[in-house]
Amino acid sequence: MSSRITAPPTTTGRTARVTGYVEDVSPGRGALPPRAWYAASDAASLSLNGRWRFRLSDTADAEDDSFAAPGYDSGGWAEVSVPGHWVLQGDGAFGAPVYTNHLYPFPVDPPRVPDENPTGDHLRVFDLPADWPADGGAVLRFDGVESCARVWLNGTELGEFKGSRLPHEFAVGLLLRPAGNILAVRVHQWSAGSYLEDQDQWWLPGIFRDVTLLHRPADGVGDFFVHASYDHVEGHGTLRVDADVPGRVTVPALGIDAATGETVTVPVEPWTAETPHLYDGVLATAGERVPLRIGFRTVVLEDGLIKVNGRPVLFKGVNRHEWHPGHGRALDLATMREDVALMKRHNVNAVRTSHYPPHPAFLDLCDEYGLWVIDECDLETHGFSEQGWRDNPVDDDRWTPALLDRAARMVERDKNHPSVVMWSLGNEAGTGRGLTAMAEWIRGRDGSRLLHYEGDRNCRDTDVYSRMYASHEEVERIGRRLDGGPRRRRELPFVQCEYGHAMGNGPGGIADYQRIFEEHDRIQGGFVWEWIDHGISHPELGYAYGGDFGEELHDGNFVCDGLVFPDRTPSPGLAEFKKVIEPVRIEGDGRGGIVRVTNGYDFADLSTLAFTWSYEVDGEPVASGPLAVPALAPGESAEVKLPEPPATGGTGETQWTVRATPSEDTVWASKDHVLAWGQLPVSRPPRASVAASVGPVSGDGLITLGPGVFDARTGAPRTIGGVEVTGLRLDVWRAPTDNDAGAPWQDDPRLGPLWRTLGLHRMRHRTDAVEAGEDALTVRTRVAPAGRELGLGTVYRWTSDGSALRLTVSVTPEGDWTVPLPRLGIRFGLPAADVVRWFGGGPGEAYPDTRAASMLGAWRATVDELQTPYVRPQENGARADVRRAELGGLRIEGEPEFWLTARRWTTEQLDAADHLTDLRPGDLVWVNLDHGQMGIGSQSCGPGALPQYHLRARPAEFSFVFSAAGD
Ligand code: IPT
Repeated sequence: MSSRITAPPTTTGRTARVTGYVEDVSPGRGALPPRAWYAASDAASLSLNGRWRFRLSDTADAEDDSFAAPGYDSGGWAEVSVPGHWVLQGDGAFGAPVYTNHLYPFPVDPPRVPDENPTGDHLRVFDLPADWPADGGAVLRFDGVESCARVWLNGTELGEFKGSRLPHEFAVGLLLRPAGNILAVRVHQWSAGSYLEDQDQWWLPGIFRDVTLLHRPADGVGDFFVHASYDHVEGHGTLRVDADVPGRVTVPALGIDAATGETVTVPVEPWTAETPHLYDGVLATAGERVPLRIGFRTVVLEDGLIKVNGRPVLFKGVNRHEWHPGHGRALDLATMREDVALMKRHNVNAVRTSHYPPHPAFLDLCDEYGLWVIDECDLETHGFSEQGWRDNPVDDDRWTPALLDRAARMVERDKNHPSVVMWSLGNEAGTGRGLTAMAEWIRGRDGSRLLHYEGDRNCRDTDVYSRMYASHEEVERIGRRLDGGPRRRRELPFVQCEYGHAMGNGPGGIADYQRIFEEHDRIQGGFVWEWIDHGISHPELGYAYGGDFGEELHDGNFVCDGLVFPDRTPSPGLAEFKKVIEPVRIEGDGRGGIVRVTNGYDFADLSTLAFTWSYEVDGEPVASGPLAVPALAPGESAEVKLPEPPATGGTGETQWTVRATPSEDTVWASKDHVLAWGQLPVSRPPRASVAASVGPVSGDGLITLGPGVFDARTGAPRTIGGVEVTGLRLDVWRAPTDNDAGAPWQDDPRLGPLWRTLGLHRMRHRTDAVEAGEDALTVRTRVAPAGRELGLGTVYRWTSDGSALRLTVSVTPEGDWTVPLPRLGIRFGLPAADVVRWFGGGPGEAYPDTRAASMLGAWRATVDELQTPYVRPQENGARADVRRAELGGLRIEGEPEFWLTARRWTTEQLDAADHLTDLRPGDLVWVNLDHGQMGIGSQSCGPGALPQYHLRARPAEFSFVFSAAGD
């Protein structure tokens, strides 16, 4: 074994209250140099995960270190699970989580931290397994502890460390006993390290990743670096494994048996995220065999582009924080696998590990399933932006050793993953010499990957120009190379490391971004912010967010901004993203009987996909079959002939739907999983109109018109076809989405607040006339908010042919409407509605700029299923392009198609709710039939809806035909 592993531990006085290390800018003391991480070798190991004894103190110095000594009686202590965060255990007995976006939840006085510094003493007693080898040494590995830990084994202090999401190992061989080993770990929530860990997430102290005892055999494998490149011209891979301890490298499938340090070149299948070929190998020294999974690939910056294996890549990425609603950042393997499989199923091809290196097993999965990874260092000092970045640790030499330690721990741990194609210095840390030092060290250590850091606007230290939340217009300009900036930057490729803020309903406008990304070579894609909502399971609130634990500073539900809900159920945002980034484009005009198929992969041909066609009448498939599509190369297109359309003879609307699925089951999807689809309209015959052949009949305070009975005074319908209809009237209000609300710091007008100022949530309805004419009932009204001159002149015109009832709504804006409307349509209550059937867009929610995934079909859902459970309730659940719907005994047809929403509470109740548990079903189902909806945009952090998705107040006319439902 290498000498550094036997470094002698230090011993310390038994009663000292040593706390100076907590506020020390140094990375720590006593830990071994970082090295490559691997899950398992043939050396013995012992997981120390499980139940640990636990004692919580309010301050760092409340207790001495006598608990670490053998013989200490921890009988009165509580217990916690490791890995875990103590604030998420003990039902509130161990403090609570704190959420802030960028503000430090303590006074900014680096490197000092407050007296109130929750400190968790952890104790674990363990025996060595009977077969634990007697020879060699051992190391104790901590894969993640937030934020600062001091460690003792059997009463001897091993050292202390910071760097929460990075591994730390200690040599312990000489200290181990066969039985009754006492491992003591003191963990402080706040430390100097907290200043470097100001990521936008919950502050969650604890030993939150694995603790493992690893036997280190004599002549065991030390650190090693697998260099596996790919020459795309020759089709050759070159392998060289550099190792601290010499040994042999074998890769049976390639016939490789070479010494460490030796270079071997052989024909190979390259690794890409689309074709993740891994070769199993072994690194064997005299004392140990470590399994290797080798992927050959070469990442370069060439012609101003990021190229892998000679080809530019387009990142269709997400930012992934580690999250579990019950366990915080303590993730098990199944959860990590679920993330990777979900990403693959949704066409995601890249992950930025925002904003710290993930659990190392996640990267194994990225290698195996195929995802491009930007591995980001555990570094963010965003809170210093509040003081103009004064005292920023990344520009203060005293902190540089800590920064370099973090860079080294990331690179050394993760350097053997083919999936990692870029290192990222961190996030939102301003600029400074410390970052440059990190960049220089990383370049010196690993020249085979590119460097990313968004905060470096001049790209002094980086290989790619990266931005977050740039508008479509700016990205377009960057794509055209019209963005200026220093020459070095102008010659670099561009990525949006964060865009499409997925907070609540949205993000809107991602299809528009994708179009720009695909149009300009320089733009190599982006990473949606972010993968998962960080909601915490809560008995009363469903999911808790910032402020729910009484934090004195917090940022509310800004922590719930993911493409999947806290329990990993995909949100409509993920369905939309999946469609927008689908790997195959399927387009065409159904009348021509030709479908155009384009391979959008960067590396894979289409031989792994199967295609099917289906022919539909009014959304119902009437025939289907396989479609033969050539194994197109990346970027290639083909025009494929569809079969003769079946003779349907009917009058319905007809279309083709073509789908692409995996041709075989894969590790992440079964072969019925749709990866891409397209619809080709064939014919849409005009609908039979409703003749105004009967007229209104008045009597008894009522007016009857065909199947409708109206209140003669207000002109509002009371029943239609015997179904009670409550409060039917014009509606413009929606419960503002997080994107409507906008980020408080944004200069652009924020619609949510503007709408409320105007009073669009409290519109008054004045009836000017109820006119029972010869062939129509006409109701003239004015809809307007108190205190304002603006309003909407609104006329409802009802006609009937005796069996159906047609309503035409005419809206004329009056006054100075400078803001777009939230929505425009009618709403009403129905007494009983459970199942909803509709022919229109589905199956999920859609809005004007989030409608790519909306597929025209005949759909069915219960009212409850129509709701999208955004953690903070807000407008949701609209279905687009609805031609007709049936619910609560009514059949409704739209002229033209409409947006359909139905829920068991009113918009006002939805608007007032803070958590899903605030929403209680009432007696009525409230239905909105909208002629228009305002776009969604991404202004919760980013640009608002593009102008083409604005719902402008202008004269509008739209109709609905009501009749009794068929069955
Ligand atoms: C950006 C951060 O990098 C990310 O951590 C997260 O906070 C995100 O925004 C918003 O959810 S910083 C942005 C405020 C410019």
